[in-house]
Amino acid sequence: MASRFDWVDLSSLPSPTDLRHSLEDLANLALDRTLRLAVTGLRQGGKTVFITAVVHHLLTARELPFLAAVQEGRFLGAKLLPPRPGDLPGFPLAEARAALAAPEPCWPAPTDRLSSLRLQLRFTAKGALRRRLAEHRSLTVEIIDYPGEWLLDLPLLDQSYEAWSSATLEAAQKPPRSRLANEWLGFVADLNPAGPGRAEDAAKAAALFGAYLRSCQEEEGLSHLPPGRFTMPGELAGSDLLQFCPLPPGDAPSGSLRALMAARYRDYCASVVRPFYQDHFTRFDRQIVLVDLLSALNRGPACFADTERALGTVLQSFRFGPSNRLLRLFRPRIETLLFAATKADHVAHNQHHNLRLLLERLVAEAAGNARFEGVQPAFVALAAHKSTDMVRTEHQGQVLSCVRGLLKGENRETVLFPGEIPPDFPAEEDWRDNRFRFRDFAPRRLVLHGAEQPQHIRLDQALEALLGDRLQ
Ligand SMILES: Nc1nc2c(ncn2[C@@H]2O[C@H](COP(=O)(O)OP(=O)(O)OP(=O)(O)O)[C@@H](O)[C@H]2O)c(=O)[nH]1
Ligand SMILES: [Mg+2]
Repeated sequence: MASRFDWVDLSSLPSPTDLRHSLEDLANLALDRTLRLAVTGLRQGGKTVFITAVVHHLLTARELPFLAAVQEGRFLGAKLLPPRPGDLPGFPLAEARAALAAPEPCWPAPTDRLSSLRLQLRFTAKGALRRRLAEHRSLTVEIIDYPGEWLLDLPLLDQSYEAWSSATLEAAQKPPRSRLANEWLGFVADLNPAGPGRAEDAAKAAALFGAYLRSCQEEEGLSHLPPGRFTMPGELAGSDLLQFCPLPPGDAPSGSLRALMAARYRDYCASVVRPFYQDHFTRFDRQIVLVDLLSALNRGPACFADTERALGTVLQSFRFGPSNRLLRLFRPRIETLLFAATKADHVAHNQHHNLRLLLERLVAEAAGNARFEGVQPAFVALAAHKSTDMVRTEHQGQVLSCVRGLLKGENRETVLFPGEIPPDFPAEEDWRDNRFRFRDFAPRRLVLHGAEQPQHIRLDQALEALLGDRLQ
């Protein structure tokens, strides 16, 4: 990891404007006025909804009773800062918020590009109210949003073409992937990898490989499907950079198909993955990892194991450790880590404890690595945008904790007993009995001002864990 370390290299800055911004950034970091928050999660894990809800509630300063600065009356407000020249495009907050607040609300579409936002928070220093001082301070929180698929690319930077090929081919030969890999593997088996590298063979093999990855995602719900641009190409749709696929190990004489594929893989890593990683993933101070455990449980043991593996691999790309002002400037590390089980509103409150315990089990290795580096991770079950209520019903003399909401795709309010979450990895009979059938809900309409009911679950507790100490 050390080789990827990103020193602040002023000499490489291209323009005076960029230089001025970088110096401003450095000054803000040195004065502890900026915090870079990593919102990490696999595809459909809840990143965009989380960012939208966080920004909405901070902008309105409502429904955040567990954020100490709010509770103590020290939170003055928040403001979105405009993007500066050279910044990523702005996070589509207005669209996401309008979609949730519409008469027929809908969830945001899957993210297909990078975006960023800067939110400035104003607060009174702790103790200043007592001392009758108007000591106002500010903290700028920086967040980026991106397609979850692209996260799976980060580990490729440490993998050779040969290692990636072997791992990908091995996985493709086992269930549940094998039934989807036949056409691609059949085409590759008829090629001679040591023979001449013809562009049309590479293009056909890459297209079949891409179709295989997409069907693993759509039909099996798998996540560990690098390279991420094959399933979510963004601006690279149709690009030559995506014309490669894994091949079995063997000789790679110059000009051969194997040499061509290996060169294209290296090109992809160098010109797509490395800039994505270095420009956006090396400078975080704090991190929230959002995990959709319920979908993973729904999809069965292979998908559950795939989620565990995907998260474990991805989290190896982040650097953890206690930080201070100087380190933050020159050697940024994640000093606060929060794991969150998302969409907790899909189950009744009495299941949240188990949801949190299961999350702890799923990410045990990554959490252990962070502890080893001196960072104590925290765990929470949350819903960034609560779309159900809890109701109790009686069934055959038993009181059941149920949820009530509008099922996704079915335009009717339903009360259902969502079932129970195991506190540990499900036993074999749990999978056999098909016990997990958590349903997705359509969003409740976001009330922009003065909601009668809380519109999230523990979003404020998550914010307190991530930012609380910097709002003192
Ligand atoms: N009930 C409920 N559903 C949620 C919540 N957050 C997210 N979801 C569901 O999860 C889906 C994905 O959420 P997103 O925030 O778009 O996920 P993402 O991580 O940004 O996904 P990508 O952009 O594909 O990487 C949404 O369309 C909702 O169906 C929540 O707080 N409550
Ligand atoms: Mg998204």
